[in-house]
Amino acid sequence: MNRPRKVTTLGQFIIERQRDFPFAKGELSRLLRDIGIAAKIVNREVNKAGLVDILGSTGRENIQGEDVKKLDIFANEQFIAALTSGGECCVIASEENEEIIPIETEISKNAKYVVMIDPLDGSSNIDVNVSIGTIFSIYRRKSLGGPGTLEDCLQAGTEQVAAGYVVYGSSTMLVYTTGRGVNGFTLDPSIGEFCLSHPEMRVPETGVIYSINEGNYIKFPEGIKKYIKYCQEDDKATSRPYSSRYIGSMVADFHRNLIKGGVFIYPQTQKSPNGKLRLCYECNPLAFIVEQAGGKASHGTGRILEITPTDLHQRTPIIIGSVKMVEQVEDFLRQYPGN
Ligand code: AHM
Ligand code: MG
Repeated sequence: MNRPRKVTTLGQFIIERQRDFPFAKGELSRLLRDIGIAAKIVNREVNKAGLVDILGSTGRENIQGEDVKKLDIFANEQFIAALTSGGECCVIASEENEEIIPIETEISKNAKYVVMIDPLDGSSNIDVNVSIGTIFSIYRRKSLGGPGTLEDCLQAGTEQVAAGYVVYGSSTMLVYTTGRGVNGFTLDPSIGEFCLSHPEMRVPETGVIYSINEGNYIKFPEGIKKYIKYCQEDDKATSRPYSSRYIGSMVADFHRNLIKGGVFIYPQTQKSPNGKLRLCYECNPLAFIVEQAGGKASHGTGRILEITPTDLHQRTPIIIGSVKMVEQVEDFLRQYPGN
């Protein structure tokens, strides 16, 4: 008789990993668990999104007489509620909120952690049933007690203690790191648990996928234009032409490239000299993950993780994925420096 395979849930895995840190008191574990629970609630709503047209669209009442919230607002509220009531987080910064959200509750006044989050990334895909994601980053606080401060949030990516993302795709996955490798969990809807499905994830050194919004081609820096042309050339030895794959949800594009190998690029353009994507809650968490998986994340001339943020919502150009491909893009930028 075949023995049933042992399933490791996210909750079990977090507790097992806590033993690697002998002085850990379990706060980070609880924080990660809270994020996992909020992600399941968001997943449930994302799965129902197509029904919104039947139940009543945003801004109107549904048949139960409740207001139907836009999914990104719903996700933001869920994560904020989970982090506020969990008691481990002293301040939250979210893409959806202009200012930081200091947590003023009694249970949080000695909380150690800071969470930066993009609750639902891929806004253009939310209403059209295409993969979207949540991205988060966790830091240790700098301030001493009480609600957290802006300074707690403006730390370089190298200071992250954990980071992760959830991709709401053909199945839902949560991938995270605490600086000791990267592990991926797939949500099994029949038991309502994230189960370890991708242990010790490693990004291939190189790949044959490039992901960039080529519609912006004429506005790209010279080095990026030249790199795109390089990707399209015919060359058997390097398996070119490469495949172009661009979903328009960074998490989904990143996740595919993490598994298959590839490079994702969102460069500066003439219109957006700092690129589009946000450093603190989009680029830094994915940069931490990719490095932990053996890949690389660059802003063109240096490491994403070494940028010191001065603004909560600041943007950065990003080149992220397989180490050899990222380095090659950097070479092109050096070789063709024009804007
Ligand atoms: P958002 O935070 O409004 O969702 O924007 C971020 C998204 C990323 O997920 C994606 O990579 C990028 O914007 C796509 O932008 P574009 O449509 O300019 O290619
Ligand atoms: Mg976003």
